[in-house]
Amino acid sequence: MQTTPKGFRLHIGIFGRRNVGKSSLLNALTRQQISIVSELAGTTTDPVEKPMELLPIGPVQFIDTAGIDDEGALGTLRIQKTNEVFDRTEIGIVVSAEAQSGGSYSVFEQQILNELRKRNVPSLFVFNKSDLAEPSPETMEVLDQLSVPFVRFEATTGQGISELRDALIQIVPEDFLTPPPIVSDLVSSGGMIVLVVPVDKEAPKGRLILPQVQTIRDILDAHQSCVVVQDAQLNEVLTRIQPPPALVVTDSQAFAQVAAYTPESIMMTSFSILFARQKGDLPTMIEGTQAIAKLRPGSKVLIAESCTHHPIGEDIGTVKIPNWLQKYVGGELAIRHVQGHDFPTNTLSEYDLVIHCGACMWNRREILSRQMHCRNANVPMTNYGLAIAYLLGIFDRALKPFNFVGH
Ligand SMILES: Nc1nc2c(ncn2[C@@H]2O[C@H](COP(=O)(O)OP(=O)(O)O)[C@@H](O)[C@H]2O)c(=O)[nH]1
Ligand SMILES: [Mg+2]
Repeated sequence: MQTTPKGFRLHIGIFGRRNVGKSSLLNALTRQQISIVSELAGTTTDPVEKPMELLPIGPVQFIDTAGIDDEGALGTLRIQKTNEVFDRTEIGIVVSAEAQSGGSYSVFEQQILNELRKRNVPSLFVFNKSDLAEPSPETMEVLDQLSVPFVRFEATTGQGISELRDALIQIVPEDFLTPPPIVSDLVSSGGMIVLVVPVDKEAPKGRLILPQVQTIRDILDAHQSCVVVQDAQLNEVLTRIQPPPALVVTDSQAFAQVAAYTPESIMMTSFSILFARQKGDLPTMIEGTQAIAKLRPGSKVLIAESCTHHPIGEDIGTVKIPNWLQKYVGGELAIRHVQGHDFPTNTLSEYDLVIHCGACMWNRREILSRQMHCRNANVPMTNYGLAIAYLLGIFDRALKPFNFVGH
């Protein structure tokens, strides 16, 4: 985490008047005492920077600032420092409190929002100290007019933290959510990749599916090379390629055979796991996968598929994964399937596990949001490829290309 260069971190500035709870909010988000909190106004002087991994957004850099309403000669210097922070802020959190003298929306909040808007920086307004006073309807109306989202929060107890994180994800700039390469960063330059693409009943007539095409394109963009084979040809191809390929990527359907054919010295994973990283937060999904071990007969599992295709034959989501799962737990599970944008956000807590498809047709924000909803509901979420690898006993091996140890 600490190795992520600062420039790649999303810079989140925390602004507001003195004593509204900016430092308390940072401490609540990081669950650490990063910034000194006190009832004395003006405790935070220089901006305090804190790098962290804010799941599921990824590496961020929080910047806690001194109050924008500071006074005196030193105060003026502190305000100057705070103003510089606007220039490196990519998301602005405006902390305010209704209980503050002058209410939640003064000339200072107005000024902060202005600075952020001038720079096209998305902002989130936090009504902190919501234990002391409710947000005023007037401020909410102003924020609505400015299209600035807001949340209630209680920094001292952390009450409202999921809503706060959720609101942050919603305003993360699109370009920050740009995913890593699909596969090309996993092998060193010159390394060859073998792609295993079974052509079965489910394969569309006369073409490859999008994740396969995107993977090939990613390899070409990186000036690497690949060989595309069906599972039946893998063995023969592996004996012919010298030096051996760096990585084998397979469709999850053929995971077991491919794992058996591919020597341990060659890394192996699946398209679906590549897309777990591409479309969402892989570490959280890896953690979610471990919940399979806790399933018992009767446990409730939600299987969510982005595409609304008609299942054909031995469909992966409706037939194969349920079968593998039930075999693994040794009994019937209560499995529900949903498709498309139909996701039971409000009843997620009923489930013991959510298994999502690779979501190759969706943008990253939507999967990150679903991960967020699951996290809020305290439900583990994994994806097809990770679940299959786990159920087939090849989880650690399939994650090795990403430098993760499974458990
Ligand atoms: N009641 C209540 N007090 C809070 C809350 N958040 C912060 N405080 C208190 O407000 C004071 C100022 O907090 P601090 O984080 O230092 O504010 P900053 O100056 O904006 O960084 C401290 O005494 C905190 O304990 C909250 O949600 N509720
Ligand atoms: Mg402070």
